[in-house]
Amino acid sequence: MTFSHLRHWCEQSDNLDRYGWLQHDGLNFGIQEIVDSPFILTTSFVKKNSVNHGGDWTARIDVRAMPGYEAYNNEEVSLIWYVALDEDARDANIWLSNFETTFTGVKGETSGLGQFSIKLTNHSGVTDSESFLITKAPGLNLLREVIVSSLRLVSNKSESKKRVVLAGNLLQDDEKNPNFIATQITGILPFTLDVMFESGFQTREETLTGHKYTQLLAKHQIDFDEKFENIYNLRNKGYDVKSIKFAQAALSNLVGGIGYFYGASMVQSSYTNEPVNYWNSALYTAVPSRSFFPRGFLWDEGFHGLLLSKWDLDIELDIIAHWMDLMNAEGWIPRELILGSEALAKVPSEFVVQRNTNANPPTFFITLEYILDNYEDVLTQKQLDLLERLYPRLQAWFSWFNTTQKGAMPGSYRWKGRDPLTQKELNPRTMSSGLDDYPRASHPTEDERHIDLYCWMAVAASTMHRIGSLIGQDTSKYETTSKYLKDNRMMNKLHWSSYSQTYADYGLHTDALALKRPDIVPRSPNQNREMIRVTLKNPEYRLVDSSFGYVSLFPFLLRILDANSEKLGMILEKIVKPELLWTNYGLRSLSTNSPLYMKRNTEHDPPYWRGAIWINMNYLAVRALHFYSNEAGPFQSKAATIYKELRSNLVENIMKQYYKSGYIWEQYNDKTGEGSGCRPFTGWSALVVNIMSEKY
Ligand code: 6A9
Repeated sequence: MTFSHLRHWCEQSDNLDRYGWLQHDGLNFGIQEIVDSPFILTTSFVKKNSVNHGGDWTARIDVRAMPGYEAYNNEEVSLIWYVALDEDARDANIWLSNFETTFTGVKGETSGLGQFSIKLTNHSGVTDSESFLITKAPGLNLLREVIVSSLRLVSNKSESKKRVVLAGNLLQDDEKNPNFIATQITGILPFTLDVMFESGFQTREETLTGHKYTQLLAKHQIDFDEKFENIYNLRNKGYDVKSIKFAQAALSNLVGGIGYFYGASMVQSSYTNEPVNYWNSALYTAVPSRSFFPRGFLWDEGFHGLLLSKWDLDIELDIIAHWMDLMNAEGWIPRELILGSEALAKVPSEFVVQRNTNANPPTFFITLEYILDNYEDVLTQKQLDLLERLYPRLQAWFSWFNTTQKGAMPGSYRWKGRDPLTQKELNPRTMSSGLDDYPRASHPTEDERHIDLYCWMAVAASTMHRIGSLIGQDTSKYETTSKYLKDNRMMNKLHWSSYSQTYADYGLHTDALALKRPDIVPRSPNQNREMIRVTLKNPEYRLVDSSFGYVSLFPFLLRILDANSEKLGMILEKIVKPELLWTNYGLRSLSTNSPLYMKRNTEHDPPYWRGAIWINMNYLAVRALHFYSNEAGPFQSKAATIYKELRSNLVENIMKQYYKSGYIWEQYNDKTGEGSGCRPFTGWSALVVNIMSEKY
């Protein structure tokens, strides 16, 4: 017998037909379906707030055969329900307690939660608590291993079947306090369990379970539908029920993926030789993907904020405040936040260490810009106070970018951290830009300049000016910088190629490059035959204008380009060309005639930002088209036409792929529209909701 299929974490490799939140409001309730054919598990929770320790909540778990698989009803299914304490939790205890239910319950006390009790009750069907496990687990990242290694095979005389059960109490004599208690519950399909968490030990007059729970959940669902329609107006816009369900699921997965992480980052500073552990910190953040990247990413989070701030502005401000708290004394914020052993267990070691010289796009400035665009006049005093407290940190953040990522030419900017010595990469990656393998100057030097960072800085400066003015600060410095960078003459001088008639990076560059396998040298030991890059022609300083794609679009994407500029017309003409960026599913990242279109970067790295359709950039594109179609200028009506088509291509394809595959994806194939990369990816791809509702 093998237990390799025991499900625990949300793993992409489990290949479930589909799973995800259908509705989740971020505060009071959520409802999720997990389809693991032939079974379907519906999990939900309802929370009742109280003053202390967050209040009570109940979770309901319903297990049944999928429609069409009714023959499986009457089969037995075992669930393992557990309570575990964080390995760092001090003065925290949990112990078994038998309440007057058929199941084992747990009581506990921790500094964060105070006293609490958790009870399991049967809501419907036949269920039995079959076995339990009490032990000390070495860490939250190893709970599955602890369970698997303690499973026992037993046989009952009256039955011929063998059964798998948990081992019971495994505490050694000298161990008093378990940190891991698990209960095996076996039920006959279909069945439903309620798990009740109650803060404190007092008994309730009325418990949040059974019929009471059913009623409250239904009420929250109705409120959710109403709030969703009030904000996004999808019914009013004529979308059908199926489309609205899709949009609700997209939003709910972003909201339901918000987590609270605690731990220390590993940081490589320019002042130390070895990476050091940062201070312990808390991070409240959404995540790009629950299965694959269940942790915070700095520039992703700014995009998430464009959706979250409309749904619940206070949640979003809280998220921004947590990220700003991670800033070091220099004004730097790590790009990836991997806090705690559970998060760490999901990350290959090469990604763990963060470098304090490297940036990531400061997208929180577009979130803040969006918040000002939508709420400037209705912010509460509390929200204004929060902005005021954030302001000094935003200043430090801006100035960290403005000094450390400055380019050699006045007014120019450069992503630091590209590797000039790599021999394996066809084009050294620019991880800091967020666009990883998108082609840049082939030979990184200090003299290069990056158009995307230039545009991020222009938005950052103008947002600093707006926020500062709102809270009564002297912002002349930001106003000047913003005007300086938004002056298209300056941008054109640094980045416009009159040869290709596109915006471009500048640097030491050649396109004459190839990956080659080194020849075998006879009888030489330890041959490393990995492919290496060969440069066939000397690079020269020039604009990197042979590639056309997302990077070339930034002055348009971030709305820096003047509505009257003829360059806007040239960009619009180019994006609609199918051999360049246009597809029926959205704009592809790199034009098909670019030298690195769909090329591998090393023999092990498939193309990533070299052709696929990404939703965050497409979101910026529809937003920009919407903007230019509302600005007086010669290209206004052209922008409006493209806006309509791009918007409907994106919405139709993302929804079609969702219903076809069960998921929203990290990217979409530019030839077929199919989802690729990881899934479910309901980080920035969930911005499809804003695209549907036209809330930019
Ligand atoms: C890989 C392997 C189980 C890459 O969405 C997060 C980031 C973006 O910020 C970035 O722009 N993604 C984009 O180019 C995903 C990065 C994941 C790296 C870690 C882990 C999974 O192991």
